[in-house]
Parts: sequence; structure tokens; C-alpha cells
Amino acid sequence: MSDIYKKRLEKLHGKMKLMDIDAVLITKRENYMYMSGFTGTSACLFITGQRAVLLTDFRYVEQAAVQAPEYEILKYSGSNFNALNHLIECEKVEKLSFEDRHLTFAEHAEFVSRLKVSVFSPLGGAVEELRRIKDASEIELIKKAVNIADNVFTHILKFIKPGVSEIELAAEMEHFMKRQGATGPSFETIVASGKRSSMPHGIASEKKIESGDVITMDYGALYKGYCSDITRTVFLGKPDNELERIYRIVLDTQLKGVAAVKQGITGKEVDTAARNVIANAGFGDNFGHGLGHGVGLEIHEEPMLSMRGVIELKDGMVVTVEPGIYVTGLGGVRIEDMVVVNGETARVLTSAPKELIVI
Ligand SMILES: [Mn+2]
Repeated sequence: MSDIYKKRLEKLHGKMKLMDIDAVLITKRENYMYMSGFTGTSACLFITGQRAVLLTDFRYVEQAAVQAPEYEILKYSGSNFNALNHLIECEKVEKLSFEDRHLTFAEHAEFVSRLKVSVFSPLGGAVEELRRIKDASEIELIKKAVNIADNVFTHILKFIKPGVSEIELAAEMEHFMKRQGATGPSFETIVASGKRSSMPHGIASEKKIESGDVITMDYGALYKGYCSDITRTVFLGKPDNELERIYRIVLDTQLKGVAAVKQGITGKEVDTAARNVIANAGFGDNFGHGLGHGVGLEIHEEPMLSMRGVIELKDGMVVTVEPGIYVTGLGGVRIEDMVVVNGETARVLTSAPKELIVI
């Protein structure tokens, strides 16, 4: 395991050299998890070419020593500024790089007033860039998170009945995730039924499922820090003719979107390939969100598959493909899988069925 973190440190050192940075302070949780293996909720990493230090408080010292053997563990009490200034002095750091995209305005002001360095330089998304391409160990964890989500789908079909509320369904889904080893849902579970399904992000409400409803479920599991994200749309009772037609268009779009994913193509190009299918079917205005997004330690991360997706896809990137059509007053359909970029094709991780299901 520790080899993984050695490699990640080496890669960060490479970036630090290119950016001419003496030391980096990592404060964003997903980034310190990625760089060290430590999963607690309070820590920061101080990294130079020679030293890798994890600073944390009394609550986490024992856990940090076990999870982050590549790091020197430094316990602080109160605030971490004294400990950081001590390191800055020892290592003669003049230029400290910080996570400008993550820090609040107030935290930045405190850094500048309390840390004894002459230059603060923004790190930008250097660690996020490393995180874009998943290594084999990450793919395994993501696959497990996806498997849990697949099993939730099979499980929840038995509970979809007239009179059960969306929240009750969401509770059953989240309970079942945990019973399979997930630490929880990777985001707030979406269950949107009937006309509510025209809201792409309709969080589960007290609305009861009725016969004839279309039901969209968008959810995911969090497994050892990694997220899954899946959407399935099913029908209770005979589907409305127009929604059934929409379902077939969305499924066709989703399959074509997955087929467009390959190494070297930009997120925008994949998005366009899928968007054209929906536009040609006459529903261009009813697909108002991006086709997909990267998934990993965060539920939404780069690369984006959208009009703004300038990043080129590379082997090992994990993205969602999730077209949808939403018609106010009627309902909506979305189908979402997670895939790994794998040369000329995409390896689909999700295995829950996508053909039209009528319960
Ligand atoms: Mn998604």
C-alpha cells in the first residue's frame, strides 16, 4: 500500500519543481486523503522535497500513524500555526504554496497574518490533476462502490409499490448500502416520482408513489472514501406513451454517449455526440445539464463531460454518462452509468439493467 503514496509524493514533487515551490500545504480533505491515506476530518500536510509531515490533533494521532506510514506525524494543540511555523523555520521555507481553490477568504487572511513566510503562491488544482487518472487500487475501490449501487437497484425494485413514499425508498436504499459495507450514500439520494421527475435533482420527498408513476432514482455509495453514482428510471404500472418514447431516446443517447468515450477525445466532444442524438429527436431544450463528470474521492470532479469540458480524456479516468430529458408537467427520464476510459473504448462499471422496467 505504502508504495502508492510514495508514487503520489514523487508525482507531487515533480509538479513542485516545475512550479518552483519549496513547500506545499495541503488542507483539502480529499487531497490529504489521496496524498497520505489518512481519512480523518482534521489534518493538513506539509510537504517539501525532503519531508512529508502530517499535522493533526489529539483525536487523530493514533489513526494517522496507522493510515499514513509514509508521513511524520506531528501533533498540535490549539491551532496548528505554531507547529507550521516551526516546520517553516526548520526547512527554511520562503515560498509556501497553498490550496487557493479550497481556502476561504478568512482562512487565507489568517494564513497570511500568522505564517512566517515571505511568499504565498497558489497551488491551483495540482493535486486534483494527479487525482484525475485513477490507479488500479482506486479502480478496485470505485468498482466496489459501483457494485453496491448495482445491488441497491435490484433490492429496491421489491419495495416500489403504491403508497410508499420517496423518502421511505431512499431510507431503504441507504440502509441497504451500509449493510453491504458502504460508509453511507455518496450524496443526498434522489428519488423523484411522477411529475416530480421533471426536476433533475428532486431530492426524495414525502410524496407517495402512485400507480402509473415514472420513478427516477439517482444515488451512490461511499466505499472507503470513493464514490459511486448511478441513475435508473423505472415505471410503476403501464408507462405513459410519451414517457416511454422519451425513455427509448434517453437510452439510445446514453449508449451512444458511452460509445463516444475514448482516449484523446475532449469532454466537450463526448457531450456533443450525445447532445446531438437528443436534439435530433426534438428534445434539445429538455436536456439542460452536462452529459457527465469525473468521479472519485469527490462525487463531482474533473474531467467534466459538458460544453465546457476542455480536458482530454485519458486511460484510467472515471466518468459518468448521464443524459436526461425533462418535461415539466409530464416527468423526466435519466439513465447514468460510470465508465473507465480504456484506450479506444469505455469499460462500463455499472451493471444494473437499463432496459425499460415496468413494475
Ligand atoms: Mn452523476
